[in-house]
Parts: sequence; C-alpha cells; structure tokens
Amino acid sequence: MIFGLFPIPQSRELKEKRLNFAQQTQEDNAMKVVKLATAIALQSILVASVWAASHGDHMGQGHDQNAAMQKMSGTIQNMPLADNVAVNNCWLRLLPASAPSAGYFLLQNNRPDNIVVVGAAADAFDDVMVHQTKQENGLSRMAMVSEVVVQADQKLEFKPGGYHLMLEKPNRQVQVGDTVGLSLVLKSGEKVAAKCEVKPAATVSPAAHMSH
Ligand SMILES: [Cu+2]
Repeated sequence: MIFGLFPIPQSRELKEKRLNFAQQTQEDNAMKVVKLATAIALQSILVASVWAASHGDHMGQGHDQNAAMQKMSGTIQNMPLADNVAVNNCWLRLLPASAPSAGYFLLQNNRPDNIVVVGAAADAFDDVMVHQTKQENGLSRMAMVSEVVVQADQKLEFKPGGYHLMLEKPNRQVQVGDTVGLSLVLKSGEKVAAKCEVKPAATVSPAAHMSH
C-alpha cells in the first residue's frame, strides 16, 4: 500500500537499470525508458502476486512495505487529524503469536468529497496493511490494497470477508480486552484516529460489542 507514497527502493531500481542496460545497449533512449518502466511494473506485479500467494498461511513479509511503514510512522504522528471523517466500532481480532491480527471498523466519510485511505498504523503493531478478502473460484483469498475510496457522505464497513486491516509484528504484549490506538492515513495527508478493542480470535462480528 505504500507504493503510492514512496519510490521503489533505490537498490532495486539500480538493479533493474543495470539489467535493462545490458539488454538494451543497441536500442534508443526512448525505448530504454519504456522498457525500464515495464520492468519495474512487472516487478511490482511479481511482488504483489508473491504476497498474495503467501497470504493464505499468513507467512511471508513484504520487507519493502515494512521499511516504508517504519519510515512512515514518524510521518503519521505529524499528520493533521481529518475533520468530518470518523472510524467507529473499531475492534481487533487477536490471533496468537506469529499469526497476524485483523482490524475491523466502520469508516464514515461526512465530507462532500471522496476520501482515499492509503495506509494505516497502530500503536501496538509495527506492521499494518490494508487488505481485501475476495472470493475467487469459490476460494477466499486476501490481497493487499493500495487505495480504498469512500464516496462523499458514505460509509464503508471494514469487516470479515471484505476490507480489513492486517496487523503484524506486535511491539508489546497485546491481550484480549486491551485498547489499541489506530490511525488511518488518507491520500490528502491527513489521518483518522480511533481506539480499537482487542477481541478473542473466535470473534466473527462486532455485534456483541455494539449492543452495549
Ligand atoms: Cu488479510
């Protein structure tokens, strides 16, 4: 999800450039630029599909994403809070140790314009990603999402089976009943803050929470 905000790390770009240079010494400059862009696009697709393939068992880490997120967390602290946008009923489904926890909430856009969520951070987890569960050929698969749009005056529920946050690398002991601070990052450079209640792994819906 950070692809939109941060350039591809230089080392990879240089590697691609070298690779392309070797292949293209006989081609003109314009062609070089096109090929370089294509190589980078292909690499992005590769990274995304490797991620998707590894997501089923929730193993495998996007190291670039992690590095970008660490760079970003300092930035998020300094972002202004978004007016007229709210995250309500936030809860986390806590999974044991190495498995990622999931985050769900109702995102309400009370603005006359669209908002675009491009990332998230949490105070108890070093690695937070925006994911979407989709049904493909009868199978449920998750994939990273770079942008989630909420139309003007609309709300969007992040819920099991749909959009959700995936939280990894807890930086403290997180227990059922805890409250975790969450920030959603908007494309506008603003953030939306929320407090999320940590619930047991077996929780499938926030109904019980919302009824009291
Ligand atoms: Cu996920």
